[in-house]
Amino acid sequence: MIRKYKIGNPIETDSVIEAIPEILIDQEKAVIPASGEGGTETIIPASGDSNSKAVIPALGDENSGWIVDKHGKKLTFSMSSHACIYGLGEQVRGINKRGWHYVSFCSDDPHHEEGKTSLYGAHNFFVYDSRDCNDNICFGMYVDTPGRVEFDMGYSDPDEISIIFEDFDAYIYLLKSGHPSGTIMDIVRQFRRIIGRSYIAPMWAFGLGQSRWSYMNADEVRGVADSYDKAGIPLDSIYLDIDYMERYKDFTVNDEAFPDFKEFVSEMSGRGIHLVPIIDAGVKIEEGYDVYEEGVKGNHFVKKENGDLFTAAVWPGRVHFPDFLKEDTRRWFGDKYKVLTEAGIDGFWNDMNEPAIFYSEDGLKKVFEKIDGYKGKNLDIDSFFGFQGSVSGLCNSEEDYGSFYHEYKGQRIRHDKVHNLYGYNMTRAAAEAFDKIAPDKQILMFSRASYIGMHRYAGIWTGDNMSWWSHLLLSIQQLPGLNMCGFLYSGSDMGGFGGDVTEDLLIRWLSFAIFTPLLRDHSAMGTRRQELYRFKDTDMFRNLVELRYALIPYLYAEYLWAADNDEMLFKPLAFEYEEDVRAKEVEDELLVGRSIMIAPVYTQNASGRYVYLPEDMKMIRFRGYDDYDEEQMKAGDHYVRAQLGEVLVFIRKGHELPLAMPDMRVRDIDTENIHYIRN
Ligand code: MIG
Repeated sequence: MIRKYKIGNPIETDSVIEAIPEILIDQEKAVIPASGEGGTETIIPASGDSNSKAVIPALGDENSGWIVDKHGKKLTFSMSSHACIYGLGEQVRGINKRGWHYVSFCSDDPHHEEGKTSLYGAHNFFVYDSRDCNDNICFGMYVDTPGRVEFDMGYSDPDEISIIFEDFDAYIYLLKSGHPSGTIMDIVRQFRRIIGRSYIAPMWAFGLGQSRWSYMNADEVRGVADSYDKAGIPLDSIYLDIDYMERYKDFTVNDEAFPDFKEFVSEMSGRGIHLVPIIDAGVKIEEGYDVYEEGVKGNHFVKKENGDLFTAAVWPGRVHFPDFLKEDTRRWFGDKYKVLTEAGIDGFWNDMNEPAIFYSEDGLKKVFEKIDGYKGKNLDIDSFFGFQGSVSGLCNSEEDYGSFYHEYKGQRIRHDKVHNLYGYNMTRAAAEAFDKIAPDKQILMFSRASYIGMHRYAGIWTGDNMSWWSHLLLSIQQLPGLNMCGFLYSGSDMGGFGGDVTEDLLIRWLSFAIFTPLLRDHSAMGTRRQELYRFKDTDMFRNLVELRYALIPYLYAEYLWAADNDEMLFKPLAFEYEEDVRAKEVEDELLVGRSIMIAPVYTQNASGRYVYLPEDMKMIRFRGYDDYDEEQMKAGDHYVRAQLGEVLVFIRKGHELPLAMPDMRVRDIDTENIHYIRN
């Protein structure tokens, strides 16, 4: 059961594609005076189901309703003491989101620490579950609004959820299950049904991808492929980061570094290696550059209030931003990918599309003026930090996001009001074009910024994490929330993007990432080289990647099944074993598809870990696809040994795990001769 409520005048986001009748929440119609200040209070029933009345008076039962606080621009809800909250997609912290506040505002922030409130995506769907508490309810909620919104999940008040809006305009969807068991998944499936089927990546995109910011030229890329082949480690793709372009200009290739690009793409694809170039949101301002000139002529770039083009700076220096919210701009920009698809490219990643802004022209001018004022002064404590902050505050500033406009569905709308739709629509532009410019190909596409709805067009990666053990755990915990919101093709930069990796971290990370659809080793400029063949124990890396390739038939089939059935590929135990009160506290084990559970090791110098089994399972301890031991295990707690290079997989009762013969490329995997491990 789904109820759709309308508050104020929401901006359409195209995230929900099913027509659902609206119930209007009339903010003006006072039902019960708000405590004291003369505002109004209205209650939306907690899970939406109570009755057909549009506005429900707040008579007594405050515990089971959402209080609409017009003046505070917020919705509040009283939580039971043990209730759990799942979802919110790409975010910091654990699987259970209770006990922190999260802000949906797509942000380019490479410091994914637990004190943060926003990452690159804005995914406003969650499930609240208090079935083992007094109030005994379980519901899903989707807050559909494209601007900034805060989810205070028991942060300000440990027993309250507050959803705080910048503009009190939104569609609120409340979802409830009629099923006594499988309740959470029933809610998730209902949600996924109304937002439409998830993007399907090609099978080769389940192969290992090697990336680096940046491989600077064709020879370096060849060298990576050669080294993988020499080490006997399977590989399917190599990523091209911003330096393949001519001075960071989208849809150009630096022909000194990559002479005869088309020939090179075909040489690599002849070897079974897909090249996956990056595309950035900003278009370099440069006379004679076709994308810039067409963009200006075609009126495709965002403008300031006075009608001048908004000028900011990113990698290429000064840029304009395409107005991806406009249909004909999407068509124009999407067609540009043809330059690369015609050269044989069949995979892309869209970056910097929050959009990330180093500085705006106007912002920079102001800072120079301000700094001028500090000249010759004695910079005391206050003025020094003011001086310092004026420069660092240039990046991704709120002021900039409030200073340019989109033309969206026939209306002029200030950017910050629709901020979370930007990366979504950039990626949509590409995906919609692919049907036209590469109709026979299945294209790999994933994005950094996203909003729910984008899951129909592409996957995501989780951005600039660090080579930290805590970020290995974070990458495990992010997957269920992403899957709930439709993002099935996803993964993190394996080994960590920033900072220096260690061999053991890379091995442990790989031992987990072999289960994630996107398996990509990526690292930043200036960090320790992170290609798998550079480390001491090549055999161990080879065994792990081979195990991944052996698992691909299982993983890809479960992935397709999840997409076709609005299911999740990665489930927390609590979603499957709903009666089990221990299961809901397990934050470091996941069900992967229908047959297996994994329990990755994510601490340094560990030779094993505690594992909680919600039911009897058969444990497989893999050292390679054809080297493993098995053990029947009883439900309950166990300490399980898992040395470096050993991967723990638990097969559920009555299930089986198919393993194929791996090969150096996904296309060569022998899927005829499958070996099954059964329980
Ligand atoms: O500000 O293109 O998240 O994966 O390597 C850095 C360079 C810009 C950020 C992406 C990262 C990529 C990097 N980009």
